Amino acid sequence: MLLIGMLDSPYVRRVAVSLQLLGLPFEHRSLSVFRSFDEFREYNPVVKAPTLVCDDGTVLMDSTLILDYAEALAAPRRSLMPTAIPERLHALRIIGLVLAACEKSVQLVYERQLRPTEKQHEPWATRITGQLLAAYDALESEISRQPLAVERDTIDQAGVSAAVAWQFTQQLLPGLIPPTRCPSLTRFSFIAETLPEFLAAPHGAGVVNEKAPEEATAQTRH
Ligand SMILES: N[C@@H](CCC(=O)N[C@@H](CS)C(=O)NCC(=O)O)C(=O)O
Repeated sequence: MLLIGMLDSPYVRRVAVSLQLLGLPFEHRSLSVFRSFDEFREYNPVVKAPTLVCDDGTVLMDSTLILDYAEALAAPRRSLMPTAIPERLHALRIIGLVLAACEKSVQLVYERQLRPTEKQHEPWATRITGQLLAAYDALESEISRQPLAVERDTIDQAGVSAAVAWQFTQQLLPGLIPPTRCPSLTRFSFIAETLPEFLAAPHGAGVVNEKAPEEATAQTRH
């Protein structure tokens, strides 16, 4: 399987972390939907990140659908979705809030970075900022009421996605949501980011499991 898209996208990153936790091997190409538009289009003419090229050549897009496929591949060995109804309901509630927070963060970044200043529409920016804050406030309230598992063997899709989303919004929209506004989420994300699967897919322009320069040099000496 080939995962295409940059790890500065929360959608790409939640797939990259999840595939590892599910024990599914994959290659990763860190292509930008903007700077590498033409190259990206060769894999997927729709140019959406993440794109997954499956082993039979089928091209999937949309992180939730890719994760649905990944869950089917990993079953019954491993799953990131709880099966019991109350836990499943809680996970779906969290994931819904996370995806809304990601969508509103991306919209705000596009509004601020892609649109020329004179064409920015402040009522729209105000609206999506309010929605973004509402999503994170609700997420914080859910997580403080019912903490998410954050061990390597117990973290679920809600946890992976919540941690990835928080990191993304903090990196791309610094200062918009102070950590003191979402202390439980901040603590949870801090611990999740220390798990090997998160460290192997850090937010940014890198490739999953990229060797640190000194590690790569050390290996070529052997
Ligand atoms: N609902 C989609 C959202 C994916 C998405 O919007 N990805 C962005 C990158 S963060 C993208 O492809 N942007 C380029 C575009 O929409 O043209 C998912 O869960 O994968």
